[in-house]
Amino acid sequence: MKHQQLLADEVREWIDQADRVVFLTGAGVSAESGIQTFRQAHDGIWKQYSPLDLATKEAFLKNPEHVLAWYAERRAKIELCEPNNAHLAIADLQSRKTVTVVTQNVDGLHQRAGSQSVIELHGNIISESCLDCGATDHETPHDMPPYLRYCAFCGGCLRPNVVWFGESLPEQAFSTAVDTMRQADLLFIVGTSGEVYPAAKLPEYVDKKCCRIVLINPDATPHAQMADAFFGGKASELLPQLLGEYA
Ligand code: BV8
Ligand code: ZN
Repeated sequence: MKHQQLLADEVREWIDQADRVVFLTGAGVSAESGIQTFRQAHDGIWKQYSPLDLATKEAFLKNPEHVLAWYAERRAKIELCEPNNAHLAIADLQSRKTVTVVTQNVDGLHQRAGSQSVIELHGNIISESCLDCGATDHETPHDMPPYLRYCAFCGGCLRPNVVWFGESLPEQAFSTAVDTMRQADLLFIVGTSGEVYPAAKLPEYVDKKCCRIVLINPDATPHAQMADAFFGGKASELLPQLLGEYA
């Protein structure tokens, strides 16, 4: 494995030569903002629940207030969090390069850091949508505990505007993400376990003849096999080092 410094110099070369830089990010990029990743056991009352059991339409239909309370608690925490240096380094790069962020995160921190072109594969926790007609223009209340509310247009139940396990990803978001990967000439995969599909499949769409892949994660993930460079460590330390000269 090449020495990290040598590799870092090489990656800076790749950034210099690149036109269209893409970041595929996961929960790890928000970890240092204080938002728990999915692979960490959730804290407090949620410790005994797995997101896989809560982030589903079935769980919502079975006990809507329970699921709404989980989202309300996550939303309240997210609102107290700030983007970290990983989000900021990505946002800074767009002053010099065409940058697209394809994120699995629902916390909105890339946008709050100033990233302009963000594709939210799994929706966002800040807003709500109607379970029946999909309408999204409803103000999310801050009442605690949250209670089930209904769509002003069709009377359907309002739910968090995220993609649950077992639900298809927003067609537009996914097809734009595929096109973005196809046109990329440098892809950073940052802070994702690479376990959730179809998001984890997106790096396979890059044209390996002209796009290099850089993996940034504390430990190797399934994406390590396709990466041209792997940096083991924290996104908020590594990204400013690699992208920093563009700050
Ligand atoms: C779909 C929104 C099919 C909600 C999320 C049975 C039925 C149906 C589908 C399936 C099924 N079995 C499997 C599937 C597919 C399923 C799936 O992939 N399951 C996995 C668990 C195997 N996928 C789906 O269900 C998707 N839909 O397939 O539909 C379909 C087809 C046709 C018709 C109908 C349906 C929908 C998936 C989206 C689910 N929603 N989020 C919410 O947030 O509440 S997913 C959610 O979990 C996140 O959005 C995120 O994508 C995912 C967690 O992944 P990561 O982001 O990678 O986070 P993770 O914690 O795993 O890893 C963090 C990484 O960061 C780690 O590697 C860690 O080391 C690293 N890290 C930690 N600290 C740092 C760091 N890195 C850098 N710096 C640090 N400081
Ligand atoms: Zn409706």
